[in-house]
Amino acid sequence: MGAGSVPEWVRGRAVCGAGQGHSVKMEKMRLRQGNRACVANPRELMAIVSKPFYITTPIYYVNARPHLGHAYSTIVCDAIARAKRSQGVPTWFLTGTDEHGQKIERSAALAGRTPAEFAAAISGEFRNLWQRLGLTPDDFIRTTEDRHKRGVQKLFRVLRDKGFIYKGRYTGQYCVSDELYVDAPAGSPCPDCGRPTETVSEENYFFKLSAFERPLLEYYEAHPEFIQPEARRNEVMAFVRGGLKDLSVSRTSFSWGIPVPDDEKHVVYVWMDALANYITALGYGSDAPEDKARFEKFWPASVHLVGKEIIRFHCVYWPAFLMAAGLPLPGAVVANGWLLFDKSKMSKSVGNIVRAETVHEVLGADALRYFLMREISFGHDGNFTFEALIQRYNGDLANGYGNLVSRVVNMVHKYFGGVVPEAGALGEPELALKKTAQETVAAYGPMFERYDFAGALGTLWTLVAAVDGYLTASAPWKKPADRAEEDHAALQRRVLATAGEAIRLITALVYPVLPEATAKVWRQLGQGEIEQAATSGQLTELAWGGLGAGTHFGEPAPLFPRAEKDAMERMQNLENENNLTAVAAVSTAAPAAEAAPAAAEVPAAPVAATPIEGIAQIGIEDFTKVELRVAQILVAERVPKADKLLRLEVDLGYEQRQICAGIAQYYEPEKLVGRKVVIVANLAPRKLRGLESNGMVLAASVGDQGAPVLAGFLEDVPNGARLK
Ligand code: ME8
Repeated sequence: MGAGSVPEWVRGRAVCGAGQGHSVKMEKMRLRQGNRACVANPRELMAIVSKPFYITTPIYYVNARPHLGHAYSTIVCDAIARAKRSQGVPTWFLTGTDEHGQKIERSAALAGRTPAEFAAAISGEFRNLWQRLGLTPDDFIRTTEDRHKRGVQKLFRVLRDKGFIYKGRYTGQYCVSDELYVDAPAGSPCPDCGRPTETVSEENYFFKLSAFERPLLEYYEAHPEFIQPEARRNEVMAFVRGGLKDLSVSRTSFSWGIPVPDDEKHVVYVWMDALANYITALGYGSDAPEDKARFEKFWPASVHLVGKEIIRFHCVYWPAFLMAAGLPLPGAVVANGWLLFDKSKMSKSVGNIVRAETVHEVLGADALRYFLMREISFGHDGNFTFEALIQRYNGDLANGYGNLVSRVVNMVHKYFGGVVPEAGALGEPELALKKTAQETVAAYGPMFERYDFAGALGTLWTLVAAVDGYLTASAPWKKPADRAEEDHAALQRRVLATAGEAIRLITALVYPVLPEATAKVWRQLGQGEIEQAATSGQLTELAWGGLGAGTHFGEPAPLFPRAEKDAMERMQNLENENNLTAVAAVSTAAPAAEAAPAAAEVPAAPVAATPIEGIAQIGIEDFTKVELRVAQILVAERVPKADKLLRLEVDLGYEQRQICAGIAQYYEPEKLVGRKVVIVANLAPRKLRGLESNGMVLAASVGDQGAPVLAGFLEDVPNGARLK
């Protein structure tokens, strides 16, 4: 097939969607032809006829440690994978780390480590965190692994052999932070992140992306589900309609990457390298029978779940590579919105991150999972605040589900020796609750399937509230004087059997979101191990009445102890402590104490004993909101047509960023390079003369003219060290 023509498979195999590699019809036929004897139960049949489900997270850059944003995408995938597995669908869930490229090479150099060592350390942190949070990926791929290298080189070869790759020269702008070629004049900032771009002029291999403009548009038209949500689909379509230029897919100015086969002076462009992980992890590029079988079974992926900022790579470059290679396309690329903290995207470069470990340590993994899936309307940006987290935790988990379970389990123990009583004839309130429960079961699944997790959980918590209300209204713990003993005993039996059944259904439904808590509840309900129930189909058999009379309940155990006032403070303190050690470990590998000079060691301004008129006194909590850090100036240059401004690129140890400073009349740019200054690191970005400034350099204002004198240190202080 020549470049420029519509790839054959697009015309011939227009079917896509979740796991279309296996057609249900074909499997049923196969069954009829011989496998029938092996099928023991409907669940096994389900496992055989279901389309396999393959879900992936982005593979995360190892230039900095994981934060809540990464945890968000990974947790959502984990919940989806758990739900699919419990439906008996053969499921594969992949995550991993993206370890090559200039950005990682530079971060490693700044940390004084080899890229391989640096990548291994941070990749290990991602892997450990997922383990600690109880996530269940089936595989974790590192792009520095041989299996990946082999697969990427095969993909490159295939594309080159098919005539989609040619040699040329790229002269233009490149954003190292986004690893993105930027089609704009020299000096332009990156259109995605606003950071300065660098001019690159290199011999490169090019991929004939331009040949895929029409096939891609046709594909999007024919498969409206391919890009979700709709807003992202429109964005991608507008981008492609704007015209596609060929894409440089190799680099020659650095070496931290996968060598281009037969031309090792080049390394494969990091995005081609990274995107290929979705196939190399399954076994693409390997001849081993088990790899081939896994690839056959699970490719194409059902869902690539990604953050909205990398939708273009996944919806334009990736399908074009696949079309060119003659491989089927994934069912859907689904974008999550951004988790915001202090109103901007939580990101290592802005420095406004919260770590998942912190929430895990204070409230547990389930609290984090629940908050992220309930509070954020999936696909949209959502705010993270400790206040909202604690409110949700106390309101929905501690006082809601947790309290409900504890009330019912305790009463079954108290009144019935822990054995579920016979409900007897149901009255109106029970029938109403049963109806609500059945409606909830019917509504929950489809909402979850269409990524409306907040809606699904909201509906489920309406049921939690209904059961709570039912208990309170029927008050089985209180016998009115005029009620006969017998009638009261019948009411207790009816109410506790009904409430217990409703809790069973709620627990089965919420298992993918609260795996730890539901495991405890399942045992308390006398149902055994929930993980086993999930694999045996018990969690999807949700007809009313599954909690049989005579079931022995387990011992009550606390689920979500109420978070007290100090919980927020504990989380904030953990974050503050971590900021210091993280900087030390990532940037210099120096002991934390060195990176974190105590207040007394930092040259301090004389303390005013009385407040200066016009300047309000503040408490320490206000001061700690300001993140002051040591930064080293790497680049300093004048900004054309702005005599007061200098454009600085500074190194914070864990990242580099651009800051514009109004000091041009007092400092020669060349004399500033290498100097260590103090910056306000958490100032919201702002534009100065069209340039984004991410922070503020501190200087004393001296004399009548307010001449700036830069703050600095007498001792050597590591880049990124925090002042407090
Ligand atoms: O982009 N809110 O890696 P990355 C929501 N290596 N999600 C967030 C987030 C936030 N504030 N911050 C990060 C890369 N994420 C590439 C991907 S894939 C072949 C290569 C999540 O370390 C979200 O999923 O910058 C986002 O797309 C991803 O982390 C970016 O991680």
